[in-house]
Amino acid sequence: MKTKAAVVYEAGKPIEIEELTLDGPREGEVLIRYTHAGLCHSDVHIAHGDLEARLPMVLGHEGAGIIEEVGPGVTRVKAGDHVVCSFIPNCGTCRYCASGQQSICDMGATILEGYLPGDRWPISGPRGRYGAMCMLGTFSQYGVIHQNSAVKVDDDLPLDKAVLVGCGVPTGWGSAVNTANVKAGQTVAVFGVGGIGINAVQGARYAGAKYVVAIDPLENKREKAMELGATHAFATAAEAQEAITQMTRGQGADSAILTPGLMTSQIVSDGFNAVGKGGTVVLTGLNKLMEQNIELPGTILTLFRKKIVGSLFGDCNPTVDIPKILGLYQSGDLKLDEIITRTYTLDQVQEGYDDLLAGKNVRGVVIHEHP
Ligand code: CXF
Ligand code: ZN
Ligand code: ZN
Repeated sequence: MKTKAAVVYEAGKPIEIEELTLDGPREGEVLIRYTHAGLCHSDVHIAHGDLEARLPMVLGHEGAGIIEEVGPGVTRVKAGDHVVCSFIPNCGTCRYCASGQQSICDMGATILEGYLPGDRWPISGPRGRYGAMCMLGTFSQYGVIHQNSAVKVDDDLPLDKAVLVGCGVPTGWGSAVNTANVKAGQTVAVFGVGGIGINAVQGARYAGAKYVVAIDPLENKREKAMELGATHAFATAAEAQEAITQMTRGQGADSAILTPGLMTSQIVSDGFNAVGKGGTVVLTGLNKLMEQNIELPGTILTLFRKKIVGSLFGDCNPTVDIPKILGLYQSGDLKLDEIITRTYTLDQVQEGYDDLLAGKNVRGVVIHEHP
């Protein structure tokens, strides 16, 4: 079948809309009609070459939709099911899945090449075979994905909001709740309040932090942070540092969650300085794979017993946490409607990313159209 999709052919070049050919689902695979896709910063990283991926690639790794057809051996979902896609698949049996660490499932090894298990490339077009970002490629009307990337959700959940629970929400929320392990009464600093950071703010507040300090140079982001749970918001790390020192009587924050558009050694240092003894610095934002962006005084790390830790998918387990987070949305404990700034058509993906880079959006969402 044919599908219209947003493709990156060459790093640094604009995203192109292309009609591509999609194979039917084989063993363990499903055909999904994507209804919505979120505009996450990681797709821009690939389009810009900040995150090295195999090209051409159909972008988009935050997606929701309806299962149209299942291949042989599929047991997790059936035709007609509403699903949210997880940007990391989970096989259920590798040593990581089996020990409750689905976010580092071995099946995720090809998310930046974009093919499915068994050297399977369901998408083809004028330039040969196309990978799909995170084995999803949600900026496409249809996709053939592995069943292990799909999490069934209740039919009454609005997919235009639930879509954000495929990446941005668990990544941010889990960075606070799981990775930083925020506890009641703590002080948490969140550096960068875009589509990920805003959910770290929500997670930190929900976990019971006394002070949630949001740092972002853009006023619209700071306002949104204050609306959704931050107790303080500052434009610069220096201002935040001064306030944190005061509010903790010199002890420093318990954790700093780093969710900037691009991770730099300056931001890592700012986070490191914001936390006190025993504090945790969570690195969630990305940069080039081999960028040396941690330059810190190791002796201070040791003497103050600070921790620096990476977080992928917020250390969430998609099969458990996607439904759990959606339950928090249904109960009003986590806001999704409020973090969607604008919607776009598939043809407007580049415009959506221009808006994101101009700082206009907390989250943009593509609404797919089908014949
Ligand atoms: C990223 C993580 C690295 C691979 C692409 C997706 N996560 C969220 O945006
Ligand atoms: Zn993402
Ligand atoms: Zn696994």
